Amino acid sequence: MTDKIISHIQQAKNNNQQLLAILLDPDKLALKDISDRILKINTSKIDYILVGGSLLFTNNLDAFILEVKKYTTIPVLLFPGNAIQISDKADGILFLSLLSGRNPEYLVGNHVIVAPLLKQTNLEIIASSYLLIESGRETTASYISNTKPIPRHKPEIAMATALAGEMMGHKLTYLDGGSGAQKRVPSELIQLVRENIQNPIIVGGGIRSNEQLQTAYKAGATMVVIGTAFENDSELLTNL
Ligand code: 1GP
Repeated sequence: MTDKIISHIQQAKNNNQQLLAILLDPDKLALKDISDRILKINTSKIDYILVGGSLLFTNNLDAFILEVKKYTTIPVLLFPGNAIQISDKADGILFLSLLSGRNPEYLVGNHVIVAPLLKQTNLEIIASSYLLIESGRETTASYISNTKPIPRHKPEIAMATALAGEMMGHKLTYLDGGSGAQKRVPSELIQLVRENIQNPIIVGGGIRSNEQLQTAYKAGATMVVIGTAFENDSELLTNL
């Protein structure tokens, strides 16, 4: 297993570089439309392509990733909502522990199920803390995982949780409002986490404009993830 991806993200953090990732949800993007989307991604600032979702209705992960890879060399990272969202066609996997919740299946249960399968792949496995932050209304991620997000007005809880994840050996910290979040992760919360951990921070959920993107970077995100806004407007990336 290489550590190419995590080294690149850590280096970006150390050099105050900002990374941008796009989240592609196989339920929302048909195989036939992938080439068109990827052409837009290739001419933009995208550094990583994340693939996954809290709940997938389409069982075509391998085919989806192979189709993506036909048109781009941008690394593809699995962003799995559960243990069945595994594919050896990707470059790496965010091996997420849902630390904001108290559901053992999302803290370690799914990981045990999938670990022997992951060992048989060449995927770069990136241990990551995943913190859902309350974002206005209940998200699919929160409902499906049967967990409560961290209250958005309690940055100190997010900070303590992120710190615990780093102490457990996680290499990345993902602060997520959830897909289509009404309210984005608050800047004060990102800032407090940034001041207290060394890990690169990923921020996502509800980011729709360049201004919002810059706000997340300014608060301390090394990588920002955009999903829904690009699903709704394929021209979005030309304005970022
Ligand atoms: C969701 O952070 C990602 O897990 C992206 O969120 O779809 O709201 O951009 P959006």
